[in-house]
Amino acid sequence: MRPNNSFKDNLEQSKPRKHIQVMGVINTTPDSFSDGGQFSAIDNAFQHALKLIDDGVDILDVGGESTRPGSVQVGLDQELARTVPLIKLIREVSDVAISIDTNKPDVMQQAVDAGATMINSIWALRLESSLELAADLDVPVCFMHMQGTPETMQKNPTYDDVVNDVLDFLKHRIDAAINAGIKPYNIIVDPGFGFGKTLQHNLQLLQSLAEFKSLNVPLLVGMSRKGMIGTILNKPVDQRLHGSVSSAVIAAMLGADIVRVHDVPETLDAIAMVNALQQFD
Ligand code: PT1
Repeated sequence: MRPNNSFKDNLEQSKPRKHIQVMGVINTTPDSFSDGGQFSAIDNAFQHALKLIDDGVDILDVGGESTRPGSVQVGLDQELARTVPLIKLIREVSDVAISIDTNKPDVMQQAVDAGATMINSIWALRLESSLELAADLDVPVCFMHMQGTPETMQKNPTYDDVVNDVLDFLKHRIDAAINAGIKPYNIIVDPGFGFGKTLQHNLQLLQSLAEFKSLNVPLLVGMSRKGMIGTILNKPVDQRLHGSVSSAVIAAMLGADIVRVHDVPETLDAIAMVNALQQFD
């Protein structure tokens, strides 16, 4: 018997619509479940990646250095060891888009050589020579706003006007990117929720998210499990699922093109609702 696919058929017949992408975070840092060794950390990360691919994730974000508030930087060798073999393993089994979350040009280069298809830079490629390298690698790059460094950024963040200041910063980075030869269609921007921002700053940015569409490049937003959600809900990081999914939906409704999340199947369902709604644009 022919399965009743009428809802699916209706969707497939409708005009092409914007598809908001879900980027799933792959943690590569050894955690309490592994024995602390590099091999088991990579294996855990690989199993997690396979699960997210099966869930239908659009992009995997692989990073070898924590950028949470208070975190310190790791060395080049360690960052390479945590990311490059993992990207190779994923690329052997899947053509999923892979983003490399790094600040280091050597990691960008080796990650792209291993099969990464995008660079995610919380430093907006401000490190020496990384703009030129990214132009050379010719892959999409996300330029994120951050005030300060991950180690100290939450000490006393201050702005004249957070929305204008972040917009201005991103405009300047777009100009610098184009001057360095990065193709306009390879540029993505991100206001950087939680990176040198108080709860009030984060909420002002979220309220004004639609203004970032004036930059005319895709917009990436990451609020998943962050302190801003914890403060609003007064809940620890393992109880922020609903706050995180809600935040992703709010961002998508306000114009985000990519949402960076931990809870992939839940967010895919939520974003599918937004995608369906936008066919009536
Ligand atoms: C992000 C992001 C990222 N966030 C992009 N890359 C992290 N493009 C790592 C907290 O307040 O938003 N965009 N890469 C994770 N960083 C944080 C920052 C994690 C703040 C937690 C907090 O809790």
